[in-house]
Order: sequence, then structure tokens, then C-alpha cells
Amino acid sequence: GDAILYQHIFWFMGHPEVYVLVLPAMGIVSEILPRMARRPIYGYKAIAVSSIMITLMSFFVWAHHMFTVGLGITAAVPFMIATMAVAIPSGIKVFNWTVSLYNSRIWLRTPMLYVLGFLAFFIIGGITGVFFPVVPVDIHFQDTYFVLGHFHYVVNAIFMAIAAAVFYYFPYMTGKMYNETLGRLSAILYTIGGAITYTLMLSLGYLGMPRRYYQPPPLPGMEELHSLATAGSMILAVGTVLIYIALLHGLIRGKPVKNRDDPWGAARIGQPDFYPVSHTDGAGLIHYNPHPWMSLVGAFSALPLVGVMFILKWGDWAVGALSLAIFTAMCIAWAYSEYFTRYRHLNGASRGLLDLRPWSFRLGALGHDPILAVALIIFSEIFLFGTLIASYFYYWYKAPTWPPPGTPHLDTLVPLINTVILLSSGVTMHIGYNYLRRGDVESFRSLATVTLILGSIFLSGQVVEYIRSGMPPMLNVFSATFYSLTSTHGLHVIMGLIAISLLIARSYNGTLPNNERGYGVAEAVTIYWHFVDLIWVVLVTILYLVPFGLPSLSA
Ligand SMILES: [Cu+2]
Repeated sequence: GDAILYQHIFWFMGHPEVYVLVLPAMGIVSEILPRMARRPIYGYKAIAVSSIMITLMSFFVWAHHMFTVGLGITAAVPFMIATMAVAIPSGIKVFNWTVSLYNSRIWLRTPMLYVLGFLAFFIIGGITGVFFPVVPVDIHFQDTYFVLGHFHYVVNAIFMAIAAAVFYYFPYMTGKMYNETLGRLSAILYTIGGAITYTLMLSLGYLGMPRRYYQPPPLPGMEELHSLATAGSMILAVGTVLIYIALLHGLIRGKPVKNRDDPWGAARIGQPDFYPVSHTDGAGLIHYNPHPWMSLVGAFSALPLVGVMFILKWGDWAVGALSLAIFTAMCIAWAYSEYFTRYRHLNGASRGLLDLRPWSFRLGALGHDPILAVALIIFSEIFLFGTLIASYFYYWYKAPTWPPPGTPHLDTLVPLINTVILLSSGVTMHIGYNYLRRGDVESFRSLATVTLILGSIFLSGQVVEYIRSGMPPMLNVFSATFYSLTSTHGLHVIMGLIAISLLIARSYNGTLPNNERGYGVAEAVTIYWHFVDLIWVVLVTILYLVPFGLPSLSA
């Protein structure tokens, strides 16, 4: 292994992760702020575009966490510039939110207090964040409480946006109003407690308090500032408890709201919260297809990872198998409720109807575009495989000889046969999809079945190849990256085979043809399958053809 590479990979995940947290919070604020300020949001397009800019830029700034590792100035400066540039889209948002408040009629209910808290905390968290990309300043602030103060200001802002959303949507979900007095009190305590605690963290960091120490160094004022910060966190704790009491009180004894579809009267000011899809059947009834599985699969998507970790790290097959089984059962329940129940005759529009009951709280109308979904999957997969492939080249670049001495010579016969098989399965899938488009479900089913068989042969060939190579995964960095890459790819083949099986099953129960959605799903699976093929061609080249045929990179 390599500690620096590990840091790179960690922060390549870790930095965008921060935006995974903050972007939904920004979305919440952009929704609630204008409705509580009783006027439309200023610069909607600028806010939307800046979100996309933040998402893209977040992938190219990770090394700002590693300036003290010793990257060298050539590597540090581009990351310094890129990181400072992220402040621009964030600044655009803050500007638009602030201008939206100007000359408006601010309604100081609990959600708005939390939104205003978000603004204040996010501005301070953002400005203290711009200190770090400046390399010489960062060398001083690295691993001090200043980082903690900055980070907590941002995360506190995120939490306040979530609290705003919970209070704002509470009457929609329950039909009752939360306790306003307790709600406002919680927001005030949350603001005061957070401001005290995190401002003192910034001060402590500025004075030189290092992170991850259990005792402050014996410097004047340290002890006192720490005690005050702890007192601040107590106020924060009381505020947090009050949130739950205010909601619980509302749930049990809250006043029923007059209009549950629009409890805040947002439609009156021309900003209804949702645009329900008015899709009715012949009898004028609105159809719902409520099932919680999509949300539950999302919420429990960490289960398979945890399961695999239990198996690999502690050899605990029981817990591992149980986690995987629970998650698989949830996925099956989702697929069943979505395609094989009495709701299956509904088309996409009516499936996407808004359902505001707490267990199925989701806005489905936007979530049913399979092509968009597969494009997003492929976008994230490019980063996953890109990270693994980049790690492979990192080791290759650093190694004096590649593959390292002692690596068995890998024969190319089985992998090349496997390549032909996998590429042929791409052809059969594509032709099958074209048949489906022309309405020929039978031919699609036959060709998808051939694809399924070819894919399974590929997987068996992969297992044969693992055994034939006689190379244990723990041998050296080559074998480790070899198995990481090929098994990750194999997992994607398995997921593709599951998706194809689902298509075949749906071709029997009649939910595949006769509507645009059926083609869309088949098209999405076909695109995904081509992507799996493409990745394999890259892997065969870098794992078999180049290292055993060409001289080492560093030679
Ligand atoms: Cu970062």
C-alpha cells in the first residue's frame, strides 16, 4: 500500500462528500426562503447553475486537505486556485438569497428562523473556509481548532436547513401544526449555542489549539475558552432537545391545519409548493402507487457495504450474509411493488403522483427518467473505475519494475476469449433492444436471454482465470489492484445480469412493451451494458496486454 495514495483516494471521496451534505441544504433554503419572505426567489437560474458548478468543481479540489503532506508547489497551486474558485458559485447563492430578502415581507415563523440561521452560519463557515486554500496560511491552520470551527459552522448551517425543512413540511406530513413557541425557542437557542461554541473553536485554533488532543496545552486562556465552548454546546443541546419536543407536541396535541395541501398559503402568493400531476383515469380517480421500498433501499444502501466489510475484515460470514440478504430482499420488494403488483397498468405519470404520507414521502414525477438515471450511474461509475485505474497507474509509476518481481506471468488466452464473449453479448443486447423498439417482444426476450447466457459464461471464465493465474490477491500491489479492478467489474456484470433478468421477467407480465417507459428502461439497461463492455476493454488492455508485453513505465 501507499499512505499518500490512500489520502488522495480518501479526499477524492471526502471533499465531494461535503457537497453531498450541503447541496440538499442549499436546495431546502432556496425552496423555503422565498415562501417565508413572501416573494419569488431572486435569480433562480443563477442558483440552479451554481449548484451544477459546485458539483463539477468539487471533484478537482481534494488535495487542499493535503498541503502539509509535501505535494510540492506545482501540485499545490492548481488545487489552491481551484478551491478558491469554489467560493464563486457559493457566493452567487448567498447573494441571491440575501437579495431575495431585500424589501420582502419576512414571516418569522420557525422555518424562517432556521433559514436565517443557515444564512448566517453558512456565510461565516464559508469565509473561514477560504483561509485554507491559501497554502502558506494553511500550513499554520492545518490540524488546529480553526478547521473545527470552520467545519462546524458549515455543518451547523446544514443542520439548520434540515430543521427548517422538518418544521416547514411537518404540517404537510401530519396535517397538524408543530408547537410554534417551542420551535422558535429551539431556533434561538440553536443559533446562540452554535455561535458561542464554534466561534470559540475558531479563537482556540487561532491561538494554536491542535485537533485531536484530549487536553489543551498549558497556554493562557486555553482552559477558559474550552470551558466556555462546552457551555455553548450545552445551550445547543437544549435547543436540539426542544426541536423534538416541539415536533412531538405537534404530533400529539397540535392544531389540525386548515388546508393540508397548502398549509403556508404559498399558492396565494403564487408559489405553490408542489405541482401535483393531475393524472386521472376514466372514472376521474387519481391513482397512487405508494410503496416505501424505493426510499428504504436508499436509506439502507450502506447495508451491503457493511456486510462485505464484516466478511472481509472480521471473517464474520453470518452478519455479512444477513446484511446482504436483508438488502437483497428490499430490492426484490421494490422491483415487485414497482412492476409486478396490481398497479402495473399505471404509466409513468400516475406512478409519479405526489404522495405526502410520511412513509412514502417522495416526489416521484421527476424520478422516473431511466435514461437520466443511467447517465448519472455511468457518471459516478466513471469516477469509481477512474479512481481504481488511477491507483493502478500510480503504483506502476512508482514501481521500479512492473509488474513487481515474483508476479506470475498472466496468460492472455482466457481473457481474450472472454473479451470476445462479452463484446458479443453487447451486440445481442443491442439488436434485442432494437427489436423491442419495433414492438417485437418475443425476439427481444430471446436475444436478452442469449445476452444473459453470454454474460454468465463471461463470469465463469473470470473465475476460471482467477484459479488458473495462481496469483493470490495479497501477493503484491499488482495482484491487489488486479483483483480490485476485475472483481469490481465482475460485480457490475452481475448487476447488469440482474437488470437484464428483470427485463425478461417484465416481458412476460406485460409491463415492458406498449409504453414509452418500457423502451426507456430497456434502453437504459442496454446503455449500461455497453458501458460494462467498454470498461472491460480498458481493463484487458492495462492488466494483460500492456504490462506483459511492453517495458515498464519507469524503465
Ligand atoms: Cu475539502
